[in-house]
Amino acid sequence: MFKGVLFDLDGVLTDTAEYHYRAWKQLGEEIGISIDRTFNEELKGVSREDSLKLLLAHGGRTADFTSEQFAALAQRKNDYYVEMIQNVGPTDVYPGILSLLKQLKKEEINISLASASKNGPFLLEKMALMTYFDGIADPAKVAKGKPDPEIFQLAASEVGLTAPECMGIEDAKAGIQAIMASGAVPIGVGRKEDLGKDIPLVASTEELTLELLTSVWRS
Ligand code: B16
Ligand code: MG
Repeated sequence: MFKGVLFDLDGVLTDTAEYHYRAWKQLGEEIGISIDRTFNEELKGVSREDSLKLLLAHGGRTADFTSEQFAALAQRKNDYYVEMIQNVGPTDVYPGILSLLKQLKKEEINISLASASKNGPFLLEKMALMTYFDGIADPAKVAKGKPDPEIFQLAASEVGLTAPECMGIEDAKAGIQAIMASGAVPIGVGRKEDLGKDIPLVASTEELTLELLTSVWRS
């Protein structure tokens, strides 16, 4: 049986993936780069700086900004995002998540956060979920972001486990690749067109029950 579950945050615990998209879209429009939801799939799970690099490359503007301007753009996107998440609260937790966290607690299965977001702890507090988490991987301590496995390995070690002893839950292509590279067992939340058809997927977090996780682990 698995000993831990490593949770992504944006797009798994709540709908903040949408706010990341809107904040990047707003920033993009201000510098003449237009993005759509298809392109946004490439940004999901990817760190703030790496997302900005992808956005600038998408608009053919990589060489147009100094490192100071680059840092200012990343900060501006975060300012938009932070403004958007101020009113996130317990009612914004995705369906099924709270009952899954309660089931895992009851079974004494460790719960750890493997989010690339530096705003993760703030959001866990806002959604009143902090108390369920036994560990949080600090993305600032990770040299390589998703799709590298490091954040999932760190999330496992924060609760005294190795990644192969855990399951990982993700809504992003880069995140699924990271889980698989870590040796944890993945479950994707989303569509096979976005996440691939070779891994167990659920269309909605409502389907994420302890029973489902157990059957995926055993299969
Ligand atoms: P921040 P996750 C990721 O969170 C988001 O999916 C991604 O869009 C974002 O760029 C990244 O966090 C960094 O977030 O700018 O708040 O530090 O999906 O890994 O929970
Ligand atoms: Mg995510």
